[in-house]
Amino acid sequence: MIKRALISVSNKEGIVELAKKLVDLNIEILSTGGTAKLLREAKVEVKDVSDITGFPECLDGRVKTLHPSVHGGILAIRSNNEHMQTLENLNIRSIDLVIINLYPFKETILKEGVQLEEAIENIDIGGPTMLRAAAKNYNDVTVVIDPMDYDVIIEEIKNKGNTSTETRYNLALKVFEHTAHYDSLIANYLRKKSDIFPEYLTLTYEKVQDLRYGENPHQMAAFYKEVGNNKATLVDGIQIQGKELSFNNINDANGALELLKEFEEPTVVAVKHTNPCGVASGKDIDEAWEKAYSADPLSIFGGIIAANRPITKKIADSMKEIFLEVVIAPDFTEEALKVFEEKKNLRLIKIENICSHSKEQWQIKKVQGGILVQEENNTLIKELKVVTNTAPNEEEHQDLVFAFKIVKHVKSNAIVLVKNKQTLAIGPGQTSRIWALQNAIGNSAHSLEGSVLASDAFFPFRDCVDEAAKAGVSAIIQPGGSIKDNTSIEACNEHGISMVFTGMRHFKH
Ligand code: 93A
Repeated sequence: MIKRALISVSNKEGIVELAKKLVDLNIEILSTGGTAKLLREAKVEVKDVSDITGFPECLDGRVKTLHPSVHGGILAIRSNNEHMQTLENLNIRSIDLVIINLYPFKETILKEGVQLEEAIENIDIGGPTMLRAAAKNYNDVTVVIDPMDYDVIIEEIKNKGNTSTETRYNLALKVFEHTAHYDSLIANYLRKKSDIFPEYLTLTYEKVQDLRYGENPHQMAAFYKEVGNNKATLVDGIQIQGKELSFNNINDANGALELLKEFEEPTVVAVKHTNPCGVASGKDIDEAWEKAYSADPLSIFGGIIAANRPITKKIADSMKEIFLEVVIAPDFTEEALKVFEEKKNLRLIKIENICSHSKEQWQIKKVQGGILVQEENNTLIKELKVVTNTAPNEEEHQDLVFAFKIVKHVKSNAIVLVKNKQTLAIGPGQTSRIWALQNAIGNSAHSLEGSVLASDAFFPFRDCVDEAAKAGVSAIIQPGGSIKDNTSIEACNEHGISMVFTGMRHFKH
């Protein structure tokens, strides 16, 4: 039976209504300073916590509820005679329902220009202590942190005089998740930006939405957003039209956005299963789209497009003819949107600051029993060094760098062939480098004469150079660093191909 409730809330929304309902159910209410004041003003009968502790709230409210009269009342096991006898001896009364929400630490640190002192003052101590005590004793105590749960518990108390064990268990779980998250926020805030790997990695992510399913329909899935990250992410974008984004959409779109960030000039990238399938820059975005599309008109089917300039009517007219999953851009012209109206299911996402080059700090990958954490791969080239008798000309040089930017975002082993800032062939995710090259060449719809080639890692043998020469490749960019570099360099010199080393490898798995 629930006879006594303690209410102490920062976010006071809905609390008067809730307290009134509790009083109607003959539940006595204890409350802290501000909460008690509000309830009294609303003519709800409450008792001050200071009355039961015998101590006034002190130290600017830092000590309000930290007292055995409160914690004994919460933590005593009701079925344990000794516990109950102790409460009686100490003149402590049980508290059966605890309703709390904490000092707004997150909201405080997200405010512009907030000072450390203000953040520190917003670290709640008494609230989490009571929450954790009540959650530990969920067998006997109901604990509510989320105003969304107010109605549920009122209904249950109305019907049975108490909440069900299952409800109390779920509420307790919610509390421990909440307090863990709350403490992570504090730890991360105090750590600030640091290049040192933390001893205990505290992850502060909040669920944004449940997804219909995961990579496959039988897998549950949800999307979580990093707290305090205001970079140009997909979730900050505005969905203008189309079906809800799926797990695979978000994953692919992320790949498209990461790749797009490599470019300043008007550029369009098409991504399929997280690998780019067509990338091109142009004098304007119309030209970039035409080139990206014609790079591989087959793979783009069901793909995801990201552009770094507003989508025009001309592009929309062309896109309308094919099946695409998502189009992301900083904007869409009115006429373009009109055209897209005919494609109701096509998801259009507007991310205004898509061109901003904000970089992530860490990359996280889940593995069995843990996570791998590494710095983001935020650099492209260490030093460009010509290693062959001939050097690439200006146009080849530009295409080489363009191709290297792309190959960095293709699953390893990766090969990319480019001409005139347009991908002509992409070979992703092979277990052997020569297969990646052969796949790229074999699947290309273009003549590769005069194209340039980028490889994400060094050539272990000369076979890739020989194969590239057969296809008509004129210049190669690769990290270098193999003990057999010389054989590839010799092969290039034999074929009259120029080659540059970047000194930087870009595996992506
Ligand atoms: O400063 S505290 O860490 N010390 C406490 O003893 C304490 N007890 C409750 N903060 C404490 N609280 C928090 O006060 C609650 O978690 C709640 O957020 C807030 C409600 O204060 P008031 O009722 O005075 O508005």
